[in-house]
Amino acid sequence: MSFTTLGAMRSVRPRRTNLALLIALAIAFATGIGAVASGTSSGRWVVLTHGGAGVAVALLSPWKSRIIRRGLKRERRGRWASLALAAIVSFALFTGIGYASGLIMSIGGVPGMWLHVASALAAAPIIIWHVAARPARPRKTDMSRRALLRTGVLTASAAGIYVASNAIVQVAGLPGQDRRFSGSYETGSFDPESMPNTIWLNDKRPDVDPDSWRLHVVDRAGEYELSLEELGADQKQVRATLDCTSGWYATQDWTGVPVRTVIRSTGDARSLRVTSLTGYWVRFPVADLPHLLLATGVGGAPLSPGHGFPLRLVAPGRRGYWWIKWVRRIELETTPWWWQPPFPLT
Ligand SMILES: Nc1nc2c(c(=O)[nH]1)N[C@H]1C(S)=C(S)[C@@H](COP(=O)(O)O)O[C@H]1N2
Ligand SMILES: [Mo]
Repeated sequence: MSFTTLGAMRSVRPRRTNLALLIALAIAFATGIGAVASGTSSGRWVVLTHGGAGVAVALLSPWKSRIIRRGLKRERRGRWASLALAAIVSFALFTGIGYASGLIMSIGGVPGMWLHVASALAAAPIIIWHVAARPARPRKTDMSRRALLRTGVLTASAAGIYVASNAIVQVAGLPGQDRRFSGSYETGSFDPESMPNTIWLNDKRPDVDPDSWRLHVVDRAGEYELSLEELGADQKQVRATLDCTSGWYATQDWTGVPVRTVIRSTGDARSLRVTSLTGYWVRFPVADLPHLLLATGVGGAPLSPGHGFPLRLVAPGRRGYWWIKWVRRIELETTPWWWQPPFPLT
């Protein structure tokens, strides 16, 4: 960046800084949600854009803090909420960088990724309020050559700094160098006992009596039940990676029955709904059927209660929250797979 561009940046009007910051935050938020949803490496660009947007937010912060300092001189209503917002966004940035580099993996025992997501979710409604309370209307001149040039400089700097900081993580051998494309760290691969027991939100591990437990199958040929013993016949092994959105992943050898072999007919079904004994459920597109495994074992041993005994779903290429534990029922439906909350609600 030349001195003239720096000079030009110094004279940026507050309204434009605010607008740029809002756009960077919106991109960070959208790609953050995208990163949580993506389970295959084709989602890598979402995670990369997320990192770049985070750097852009950081780059804009010196300009923004000048605006904040000026604003504080005026006694305006809601200034404490605005300051809280600045603190929350800074915290989200701090925990994001901490987790990505591996330098700060947890604070007070709480996983850094969890704090990152929680602070982003807390910031979102305050940002909406803040924009409504201090509106900045776009103007025609926002599309001027100069404004576009600045946007270009900001975008290129953010991308450059992001790439450079990833290189530093590699060269310095920081823990972050071993992350998966999703940003997760390997924990307990081929050692199910040291793999974390994770709950999406507030689900509870049920006590299951294996003798009376049955899998309810509803396909296009009707409804029937399978006992654990019946599921024990004709087992297959699948090596698959469970990648939790709380920031860890593990590869295991899972044993069980392919969903395909218990579904007798798909007919006109468009989705498969998989439900846990706890009520937790997810809907898969029927195109996923050939990949899904109903696992009774992992690493050569039966599932532990925490990992979903007696039966859990293995959904290769999907993030951990699709891997339903304590499966009770699988049901083919004509409902499209996307007809469900974007994320499970329990
Ligand atoms: N019934 C049920 N299944 C669930 C969850 C849950 O809360 N309830 N959490 C999911 C999430 S978020 C993850 S990452 C994996 C974790 O599996 P594990 O505890 O065996 O490691 O289970 C998934 N299956
Ligand atoms: Mo998870």
